[in-house]
Amino acid sequence: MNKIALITGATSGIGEATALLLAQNNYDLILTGRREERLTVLKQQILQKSNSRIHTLNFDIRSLDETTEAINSLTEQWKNIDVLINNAGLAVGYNTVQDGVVDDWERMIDTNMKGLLYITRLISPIMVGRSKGHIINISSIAGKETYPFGNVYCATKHAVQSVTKGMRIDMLKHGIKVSSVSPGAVDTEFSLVRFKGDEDKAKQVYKGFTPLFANDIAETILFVLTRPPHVNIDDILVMPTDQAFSRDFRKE
Ligand code: NDP
Ligand code: 8X3
Repeated sequence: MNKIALITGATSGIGEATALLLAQNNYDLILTGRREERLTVLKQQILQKSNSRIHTLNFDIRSLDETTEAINSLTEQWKNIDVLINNAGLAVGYNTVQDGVVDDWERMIDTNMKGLLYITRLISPIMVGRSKGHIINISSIAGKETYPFGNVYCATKHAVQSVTKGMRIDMLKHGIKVSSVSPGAVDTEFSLVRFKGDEDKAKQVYKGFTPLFANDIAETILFVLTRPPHVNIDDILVMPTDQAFSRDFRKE
């Protein structure tokens, strides 16, 4: 029987690439995100290419009510989630704290931190009840360093690093693996979201060097998932060859 993986933020970027790769590797998938149309298209795309079962859940992870309703709607055949990939996240804005936009801060804190906790609170008891499971939190180089204008986004990713360690301690006696994957610059919709739809600014971020691509992180996630039962990858930092530290690039 296939394992069941739930991926948050599967409508683009790393989450979408991970869905496509895990489907090729015999996982049944629960795919989540706010953009329902994209979930539907991705589901069709996967069903054409694999025998994986796909279930989509359309909700905003910042809402505890919506998240609870979505997870509670899972039928018996979907409830036994083996893998939770906490990927949904975003950066919004690029300012100093003194010029910061409070609404941007709240979006980042509510998504990257509180949303991750809400869904983990709902799914981890299922894993504990079965004494098995694997939680992978998508952190970032921003969880290890703070760069100029990254203040609140970096703080949320530092929090992801910290809560990953806490989860690992909490889950230890239940035999549940907890890992984090921490990428450097990945060319996804991330910068388009950060710069609020400004395509020129977003493109500028990946100009003059070769960034990571979403599939590079999907492959890393698959590696983390496929270690033998006695091996847990606590954290894996994946950088573009052209990037050392968060703002040090080898550019043309
Ligand atoms: P994308 O913008 O391409 O994907 C982000 C995903 O998160 C989308 O599927 C989006 O779905 C989902 N999401 C955002 N907000 C919400 C919400 N409120 N409720 C539900 N889902 C939400 O960016 P990436 O693929 O790059 O980002 C994925 C993760 O990787 C994030 O946690 C990011 O911080 C992290 N990361 C990214 C790096 C990069 O350089 N790109 C580097 C390091 C880490 P929808 O909008 O449909 O809701
Ligand atoms: C996303 C990568 O360097 O913009 O987490 O923080 S970075």
